[in-house]
Amino acid sequence: MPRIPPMKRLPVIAIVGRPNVGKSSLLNALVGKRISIVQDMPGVTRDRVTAYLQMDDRYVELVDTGGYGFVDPDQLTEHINQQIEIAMARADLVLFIVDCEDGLTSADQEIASMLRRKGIKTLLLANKADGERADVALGEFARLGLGTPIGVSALRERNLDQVLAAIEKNVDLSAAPKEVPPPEMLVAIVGKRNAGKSTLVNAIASLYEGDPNRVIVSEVPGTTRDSVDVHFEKDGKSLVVIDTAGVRKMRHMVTNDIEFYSFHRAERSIRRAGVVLMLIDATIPISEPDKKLANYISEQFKPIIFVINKWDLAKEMIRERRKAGEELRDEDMMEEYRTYLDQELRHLDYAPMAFVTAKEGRNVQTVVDLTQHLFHQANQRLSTAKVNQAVRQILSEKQPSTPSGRRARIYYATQIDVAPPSIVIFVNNPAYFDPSYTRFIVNRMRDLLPYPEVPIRLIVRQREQRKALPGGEQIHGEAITLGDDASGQTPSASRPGRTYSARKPTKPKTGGKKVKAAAPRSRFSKRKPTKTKTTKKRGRDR
Ligand SMILES: Nc1nc2c(ncn2[C@@H]2O[C@H](COP(=O)(O)OP(=O)(O)OP(=O)(O)O)[C@@H](O)[C@H]2O)c(=O)[nH]1
Ligand SMILES: [Mg+2]
Repeated sequence: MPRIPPMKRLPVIAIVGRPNVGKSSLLNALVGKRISIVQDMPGVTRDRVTAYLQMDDRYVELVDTGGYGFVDPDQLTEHINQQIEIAMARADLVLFIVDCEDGLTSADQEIASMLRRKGIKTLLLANKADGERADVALGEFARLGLGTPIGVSALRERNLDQVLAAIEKNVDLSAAPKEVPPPEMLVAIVGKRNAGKSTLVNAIASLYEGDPNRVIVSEVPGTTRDSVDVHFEKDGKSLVVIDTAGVRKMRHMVTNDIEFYSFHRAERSIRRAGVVLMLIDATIPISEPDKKLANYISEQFKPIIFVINKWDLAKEMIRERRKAGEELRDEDMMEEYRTYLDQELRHLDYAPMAFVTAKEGRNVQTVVDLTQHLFHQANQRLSTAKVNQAVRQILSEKQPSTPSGRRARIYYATQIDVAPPSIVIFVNNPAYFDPSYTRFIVNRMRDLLPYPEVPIRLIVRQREQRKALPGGEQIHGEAITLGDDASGQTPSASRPGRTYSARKPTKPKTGGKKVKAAAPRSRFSKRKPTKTKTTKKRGRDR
């Protein structure tokens, strides 16, 4: 893949103001997308939410912030204020938003004096300037000593041109980038509330962006509400991690508007992502929300890494439960946890696990490396010859049970897409390929093709003989035929009807041909690589 040169620094413009004056609406109106959650109640935005804004031929970064001075019922006021201060300190220009409906308030005066004191370049915008009070209010705001306010309406998109012109006048855009390449990889970080998602995001932002307080971390469950995109650069590549709102049982969610909305944003983040890091708090048991989330990720065919967090605390807990004097090695504890998680989330046993202490940044670098590794794995494209070779191999091991006298045939297999790697097999009758057999094919493909740790999408398609394939390709050579005897079965390694399982490793017949080994397993692979590719699966019918 071509190397993208490091991104030029974008001029940063922070949007600051009291709660509920319309900061998020203004960001959305300027950018024209729904980046920030907008709700008619104060205190919804807590973190810094960023978006790129195109100004003629240059790009700037807009930063939405929480409401300054908001008394947060979850005791997060200080955290929110700290985020606002960081946003202001990093900004080239602050858009200070006041509200014409409320008129001038003492909180506005406080913010204004802080901005003046810190000598931060500020543009005063009076939002909701579409009501009767607007003219009076505009006069009041002039008293803040930050120049004449621009009356705007985020909702009706009034005077936004003036805002853009004022930004251009106040920010030197000559060095700003003319394009912002789309990020190479998006990584969603999801999990239950309080699992440490934001802590992990901070550890990553600290490693790559020198911003250890990028998002708010607190022991209050439900701290993160918006999905927050955090951009960072690694080896000259632009990457994004998405912090998301923690999930909990659905029945709690419907009662709370913000949480419900946040949850849908978390789901959307999964759909956007190239790789999903599912954070698990190792100190508490796996429960329904974990399973639901894992299922959703798997339905979306997203590569997943189970990031087992708070490993520092978990180890202590395990040790406390043991008898004094009993020696416990780190690896043993990890193995124990692996077995536990395997049991809880059976269908995802191919997904790697990583053990981290996000709070101390332990193993975080390795998680980022592993994420890139999975991303590349899911994006590989294979030659048709290679896919067909694997399919032949799989068929030689086991055939589907078909109604007596019928023959199941696979004519041809080909890869039609990456991320997820999608393989179509053209067959005489898809009904002969029941779910247990297609599962078997997928699992064996994971062994035989270089996709050991990512989901594979298998599409079984009927093909009439002599019909051209999509893309104008014609089938050449012999069709792969299954079932040579009357019952549709040939002798094979696994008995008909039994799902391929490695608990009792079977020795599939390879017909004397050597099976090409799949890509090397990462060091966090749950399954230990063993000598033969066919015995490495851990016991489990998949
Ligand atoms: N001991 C320990 N504590 C951790 C670790 N990671 C996170 N924590 C703590 O766990 C709490 C929750 O962390 P957050 O990062 O806010 O969790 P979150 O998943 O973002 O939570 P929500 O946004 O509420 O869903 C905080 O008090 C963190 O300091 C860890 O590796 N070890
Ligand atoms: Mg969080």
